[in-house]
Amino acid sequence: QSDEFNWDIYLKETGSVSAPSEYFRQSKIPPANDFRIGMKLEAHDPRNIASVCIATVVGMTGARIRLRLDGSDNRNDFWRLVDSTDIQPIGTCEKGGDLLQPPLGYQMNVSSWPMFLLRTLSGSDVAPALLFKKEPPKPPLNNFKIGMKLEATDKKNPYFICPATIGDVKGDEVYITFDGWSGAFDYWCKYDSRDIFPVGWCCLTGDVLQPPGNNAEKKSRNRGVTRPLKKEEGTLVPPAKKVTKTQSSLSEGTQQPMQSSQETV
Ligand code: MLZ
Repeated sequence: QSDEFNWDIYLKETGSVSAPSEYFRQSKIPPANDFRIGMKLEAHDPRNIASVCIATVVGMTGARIRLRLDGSDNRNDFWRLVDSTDIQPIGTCEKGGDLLQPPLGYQMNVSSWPMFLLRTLSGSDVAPALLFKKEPPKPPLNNFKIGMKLEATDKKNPYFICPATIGDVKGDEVYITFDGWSGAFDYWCKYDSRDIFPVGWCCLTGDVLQPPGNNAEKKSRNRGVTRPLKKEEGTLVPPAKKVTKTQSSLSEGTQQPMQSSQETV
């Protein structure tokens, strides 16, 4: 997996340091992922965070599961760590006196929801409570410094975890910049975001760390030199070989190819 990208070499080449693992809201040893495809659980609807819905595990990658909300389409899959507070065992909602909600984009008439729910749950493979791990505590302070390297979820292609650099720090927020992608995927997030990981995370979980985009090397060699990018340097498409590798790993354990990876180029 890491035959293509090696952090040790990359850190040396770019003369940079990795952000210490204590800076992240992640457990030192990534939690075990014992979920299986087809299991059902309760999840907060990412598009309507206050509502709790039924979700099915449609894939697993490292310490994350790929989820699809029951009654929704297959274009809004999302990934959660097994120690995320966004997911919980079936029955949690009811215990708290709350009702399970139809997801945003529920494809049928809302009046059919109670029956749909009953049918969906009856005889289903319910994820056992012990598969849900406790969320690690929040580090007390934002200690990130500009230039520190890390691994981060690409929010436009959330299957991908990629090499990134802290581009800016403001109060409780950090600016995540993706190496070699000229800013197209960068975002601000809280320092305790569950989408950012210490260097080496993917290696520990078995996730495939995406290599930096093809602007990375040139940028690091010419650090401090400003000149317009040549046409071929400005492209966001990684070398063909890597695309092929990415796509074959994507289709593993998933039910359809990722549309979003094409859309965002
Ligand atoms: N749309 C691109 C994926 C880019 C991923 C970048 N991650 C920081 C492609 O399909 O190649």
